[in-house]
Parts: sequence; C-alpha cells; structure tokens
Amino acid sequence: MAKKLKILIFPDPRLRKVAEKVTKFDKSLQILANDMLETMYDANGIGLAATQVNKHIRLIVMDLSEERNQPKIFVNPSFKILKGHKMYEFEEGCLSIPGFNETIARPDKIELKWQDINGKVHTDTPEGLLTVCIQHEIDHLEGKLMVDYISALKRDRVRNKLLKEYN
Ligand code: GNR
Ligand code: NI
Repeated sequence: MAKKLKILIFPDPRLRKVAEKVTKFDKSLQILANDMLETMYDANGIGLAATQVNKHIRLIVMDLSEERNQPKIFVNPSFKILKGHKMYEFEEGCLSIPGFNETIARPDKIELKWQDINGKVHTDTPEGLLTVCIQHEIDHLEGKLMVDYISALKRDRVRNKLLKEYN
C-alpha cells in the first residue's frame, strides 16, 4: 500500500528549506511516514528526512538493523550536546548526494528528544550509529547537508558532477 517517493538530489534548492514543526498527529502523517519508510528501504538507506522527499515537516524515519525490520519514526526531533562529549568521526553517505562519501565529525554524546507518531514525547541518550544518523537527519530538517562540512572546492566538484548526472 505504501508508495515510493522521489528523493531530491543535491543541489536541488528545495533541500535547503527549513522544515516546520508537526502539530497534527493524523492519518496523513502516518501515511507519509509509511511512504518514507518504503522509499528508504527501496533505496537501501538507514534513514530519511521528510525534506528529502520534498515534504517540509519535522519527520524522520530510520532503520539501523541488518535485517531491515526495525523501522523507527521520529517526529519533531531535537538534541542537546552533553558535557564530556568527544567529536566522533564516521564515514557518512546521503541518499540526496549519490556516490559521495565523506568522514564527518559529530559529538558522540547527545540527549535526544522527539515525539512518536501519536504525539507522545520521548527522551533518550542514544549510542553508536543512532547518534550519528539522527544528527545527519536533523541537519536535513534545517536545510543542511553533509557537503556543508567540506571545502567549497570539493562541494562544487560534487555539485557539478551531480548536475551533469541528474539534470
Ligand atoms: O543511508 C544513509 N546512510 C548513512 C550512513 C552514515 C551516516 C548517515 C547516513 S544517512 C543515509 C541516508 C540519508 O541520506 N539520510 O538522510
Ligand atoms: Ni542524508
């Protein structure tokens, strides 16, 4: 029943929009989350932000399991960097920047707050890949991309390559 959505590719300017807070926890939110999970699984991604499918609301889906059977939904996610954190380097990829991987340093200790699909509030101090992935996804909701962490020279090279391949 769920349908595959089109993923925007860098440098599409719609990837730069700042997403709006979700206030209505209705059927259409559930449908969008399901369509995003379908889209993410089809693209073999571990996470997807609504921004990437041209829906500018604060909604993220994720599945970090090997078996691809542990879907997670985060609505209105936010985080605080915890005291005593270190910067942790991880090689990241992005479905909106195909063929590009780069090592990005992000804080390794955060307190995460979000709402579930019904609007119930949760908090957690995640570990490992979830810490990396949720920061990558929240960046998308702010219109920020992995390429913003690299040099302008590299970024322009990636932009020109993708413009040729996808337009
Ligand atoms: O599929 C994805 N893999 C990934 C790997 C390391 C760090 C972050 C990610 S998220 C990415 C999917 C995506 O683009 N989400 O926005
Ligand atoms: Ni991404």
